[in-house]
Amino acid sequence: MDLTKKRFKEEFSQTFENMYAFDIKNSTAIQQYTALGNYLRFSYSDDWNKTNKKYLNEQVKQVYYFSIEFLPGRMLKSNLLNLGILDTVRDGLVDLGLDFEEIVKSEVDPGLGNGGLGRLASCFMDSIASLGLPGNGNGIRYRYGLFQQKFVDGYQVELPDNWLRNGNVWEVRKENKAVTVRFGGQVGLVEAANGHLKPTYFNTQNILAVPYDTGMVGYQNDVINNLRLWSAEIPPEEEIHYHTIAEREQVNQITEVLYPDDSNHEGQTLRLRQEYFFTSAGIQSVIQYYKQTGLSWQNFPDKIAIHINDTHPSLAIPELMRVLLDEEDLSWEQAWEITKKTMSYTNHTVLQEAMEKWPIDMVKKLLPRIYQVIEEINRRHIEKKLSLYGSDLTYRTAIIADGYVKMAHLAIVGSHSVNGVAKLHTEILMHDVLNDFYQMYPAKFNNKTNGITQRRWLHLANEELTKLIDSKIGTDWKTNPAELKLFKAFIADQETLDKLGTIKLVNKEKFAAYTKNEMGIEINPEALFDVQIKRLHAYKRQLLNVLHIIDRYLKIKEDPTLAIQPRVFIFGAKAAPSYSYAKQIIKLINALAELINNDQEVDDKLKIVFVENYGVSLAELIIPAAEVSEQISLAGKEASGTSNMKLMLNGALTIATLDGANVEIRDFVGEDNLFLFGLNDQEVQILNKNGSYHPREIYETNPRLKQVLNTLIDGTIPDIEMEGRVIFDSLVYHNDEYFLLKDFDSYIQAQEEIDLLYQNKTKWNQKSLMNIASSGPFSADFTIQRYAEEIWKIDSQLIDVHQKLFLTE
Ligand code: OX2
Repeated sequence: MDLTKKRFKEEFSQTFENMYAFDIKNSTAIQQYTALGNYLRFSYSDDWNKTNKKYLNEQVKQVYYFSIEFLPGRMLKSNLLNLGILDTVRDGLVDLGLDFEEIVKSEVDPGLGNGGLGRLASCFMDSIASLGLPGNGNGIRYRYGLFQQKFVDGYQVELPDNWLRNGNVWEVRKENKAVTVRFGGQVGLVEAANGHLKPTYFNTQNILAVPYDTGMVGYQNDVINNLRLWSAEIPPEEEIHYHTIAEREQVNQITEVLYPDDSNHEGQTLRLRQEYFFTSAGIQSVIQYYKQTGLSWQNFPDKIAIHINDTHPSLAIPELMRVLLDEEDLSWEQAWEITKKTMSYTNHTVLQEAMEKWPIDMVKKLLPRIYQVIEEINRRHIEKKLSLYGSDLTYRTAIIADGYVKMAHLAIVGSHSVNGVAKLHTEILMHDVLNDFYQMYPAKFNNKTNGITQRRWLHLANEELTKLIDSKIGTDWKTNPAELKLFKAFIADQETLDKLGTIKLVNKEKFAAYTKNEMGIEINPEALFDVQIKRLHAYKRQLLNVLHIIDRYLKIKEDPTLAIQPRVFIFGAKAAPSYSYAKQIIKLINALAELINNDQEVDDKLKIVFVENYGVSLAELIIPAAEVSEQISLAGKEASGTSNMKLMLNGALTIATLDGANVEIRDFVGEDNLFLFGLNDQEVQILNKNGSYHPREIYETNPRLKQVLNTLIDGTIPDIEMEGRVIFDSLVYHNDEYFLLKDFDSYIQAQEEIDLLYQNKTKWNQKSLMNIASSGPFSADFTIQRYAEEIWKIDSQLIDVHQKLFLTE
């Protein structure tokens, strides 16, 4: 976007005065932010309109990414960067006497997702627009985002996240595009004009789905795609039927809150209502769009791809069938062909407790017509496969079984593509978790390793590092992240290595200022910063990290003169409110922090910082300051992970199990540049199969580990009588499901190697540089390019050939 500083200052001041009718000098940061956001939205609205029109007029194929979560982070800075006016605006604001960083901070960070799944969806939105690909997001406009986390006496307390309190400058309400979503009632057959019997719905509860659109700004390419989030309202013409507050509330509730569970299936009618609500609204709006093209239904899959992000939007399959059958009068065979060709599905987890299934009665009652369609899909599936695969295998793949509708089964049968999110994860899907389906549909299965947008996670989060890289290898890496590898040429350049060290130190100082001001904890920026940031879950093994910290603490207490590498252990994690074990681990970490941080003898050899309310904005502060990246899930459990990629991109060294995308990180960066430990997936499987794991024996025979574990129950750590006991028992007596005791020794050994390496700053910085330079392949731009070419079959609309073809690995 062309914008001079002079013009910006004039136009922005004018916008401000038009909005508030007073001088900008007397305004608050929030007012300045609001005016700036509006000013920007106005400035790109023309491109937004043009992008939409181009897609429609040229009838290009588009993808619709259906996701129950999007976690975009603050949008002001990223929009400025992508519009190409970050520096102009920043300088202009300084001229106007305003504080740019204060303005940036006054934007709320929308918590419309739990963790990796939602953040991935938003990285993808950025990459789709930045590659000039025709693509749109479809989701829910939650009135309240993920809870705000507070610690009270070390316990997690959840507060509501009223993120819309000051409005939302980026969204545009489009009531004219609203659609009706129907729940409940009965289905009957009524004779249509052509004499056919047509399913008709009676006594339904009709909800108005109103879209709020947000522009997804592409990186300096004039492309503005659309993220459409739906809000549930009472249809104005039906107001008369809503007599009580409770009845009205029931409608609002649909889009009131985000379910706060990560990798955990929530069996609530409300959740099912949410899922149908946004998928039905999304399908209807796609259909409305398609009808404008005037093309025949047969062409639908040539123009539309619909992506199902995890199973939450799987009802898109029967919903598209319903529309094609009941409203557009297609035959079952035609409708099914179109649906399968249109839909693709990503699986994000192998955890059994996360596999969505709904009681038949619930689905029947809430979505009677959809249930009929699912029944018929299932009937035909079984009928077709029985003779080919025999009854055992076939019935194991049934969509309706054991009293439930199985959402993953529906998603697989109804899609043409099923992908996992890292090589190992996809292998596990094919050969283990989804093997029955793999036998039936080998060609559907494929891998798409996750990626992250380097624009948010490097350009914006770490501007100093970006400048250093620019000065060394030029700026082409910004449109072709594979070029980051050119940075390897500086592996022996002392000046570059020293600069890397300095930049890291400055970022650590920034984080230290945060912990001091916000948490009252003073940390030494010269200490090693060790970071584990992700949802709190037993399989992610924050507890293993804790055991290592206790081990260090004991060492220091045994010999206070010990010359040990000072470390700050940084945690950021929310626990699902109903997940009591995870909450007990939070309490344990906070209690341990209280003990260690206040122990004079320990001094700054050891500190724990557990940030409250971890989210995208805090990640942007922590990741550039990180030196060690903890990726220590039990092998075979973490589908991919994405903080591993963000931390590596910012020069942290990874300590990892061979799990998820860590395997590919190892492949790219080389075994010498990260620290591997622990069981691999095969070994875990064997131990699980032959039942030969006895943690109690390890406890009894490993004196060091015994001492560490005993601190959980012997009063060493104050105020955790209950939690310490539960956690101790889970490890020692209740078979240690995630093999912490088994992996303890090799973890400690890897940590010792880290300490040793850190003594040699040059060597450390060399490995850090290798990590940065090897992270190009984990750009979401590559991931999205593969989705676009191999699954969605959509093309970049950028005319500039250089830009269009920039991505080469
Ligand atoms: C997460 C996975 O746990 C994580 O490994 C992955 O990186 C991320 O999705 C993006 O693919 N809910 N969250 C996830 O899966 C589910 C289900």
